[in-house]
Amino acid sequence: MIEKYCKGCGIKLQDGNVLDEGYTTSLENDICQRCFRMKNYGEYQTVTKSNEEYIKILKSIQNTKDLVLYIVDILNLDQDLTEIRKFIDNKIMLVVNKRDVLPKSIKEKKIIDYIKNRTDDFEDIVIISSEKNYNIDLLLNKIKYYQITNNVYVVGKTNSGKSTLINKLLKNYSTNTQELTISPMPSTTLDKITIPLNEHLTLIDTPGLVDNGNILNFLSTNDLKKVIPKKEIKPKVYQMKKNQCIVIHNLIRIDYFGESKNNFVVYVSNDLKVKRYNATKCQVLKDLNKKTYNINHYEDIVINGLGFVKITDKCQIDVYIDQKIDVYTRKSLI
Ligand SMILES: Nc1nc2c(ncn2[C@@H]2O[C@H](COP(=O)(O)OP(=O)(O)OP(=O)(O)O)[C@@H](O)[C@H]2O)c(=O)[nH]1
Ligand SMILES: [Mg+2]
Repeated sequence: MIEKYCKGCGIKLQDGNVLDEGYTTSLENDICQRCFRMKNYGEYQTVTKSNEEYIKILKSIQNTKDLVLYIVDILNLDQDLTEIRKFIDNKIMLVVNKRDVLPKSIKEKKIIDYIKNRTDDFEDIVIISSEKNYNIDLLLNKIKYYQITNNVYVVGKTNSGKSTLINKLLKNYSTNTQELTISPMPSTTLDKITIPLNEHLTLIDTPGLVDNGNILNFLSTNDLKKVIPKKEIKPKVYQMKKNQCIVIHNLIRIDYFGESKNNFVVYVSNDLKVKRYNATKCQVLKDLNKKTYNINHYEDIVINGLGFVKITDKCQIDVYIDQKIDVYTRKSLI
């Protein structure tokens, strides 16, 4: 019998066991039941994946000359910019996705320079929005320019928008009507999927690298919907005084102890409530893990998967958050 793979997520189709991955009622179908439910009913069924598969795929790319598109979420830039070089030395183009969630006023050159100051690992850097079809023409032209073989791999962390980008490229430039499954949950794509765009270009979608410290792994479906920005983020500005704190939704609390006034600008989804309290009286979220950070002039405190807070002046802050979520500081991105 011929083996058949799901056209939505790449998993091998089977009609034997409804509880196993890749189940479909009939092998005549092109997609598995999980993809069918996500596409038609928005019913999400999470799959917990290990990173072994991802690393195996990256290692297989290493043996080729194929161009790699490394997709990163603009809200989640820093930590992994050079990580990919541990696995492959192919030509890599960095594709910064979800431009639409940051304010239009932000200069893209600033973001590109910020990345270039950290690494010279990439052939090129492109800022796009797959969802809003922004800079997709530019990206395709660059792919054509840098590609060596027909195959171009699309890799990156889970949820960065790899499948959304491929769907957009298919829709814009191909007669191929295949549509990959996309979802706000991590680990939507389960295996490698080869998708011919035209006779000169074949895109290969991959399952994302699971990012264990991302806040999205720890949220209810309801909170997930609020945390993922759907529109351009409207930054919220707070002039902080000594002993004040801000609380973002029920997720994170930041206490400020500096002697003089300081500006905190919060870049998170507009659907999240941000409140300011007197830190000495307020008990909210104090049961979470506390960590103290020394902030320098113009630095961001980044909460993996949530967004960031830009802080103007040097100071010390206490952050209360679930211990499993990565929090780090960086030079201000914008
Ligand atoms: N705002 C915004 N959201 C996007 C954009 N591109 C993708 N998304 C959203 O990001 C989420 C993840 O998209 P996917 O395409 O499934 O991401 P993926 O990288 O293929 O994820 P895995 O298959 O799990 O590795 C979905 O909710 C998309 O709607 C974009 O340009 N802007
Ligand atoms: Mg995907």
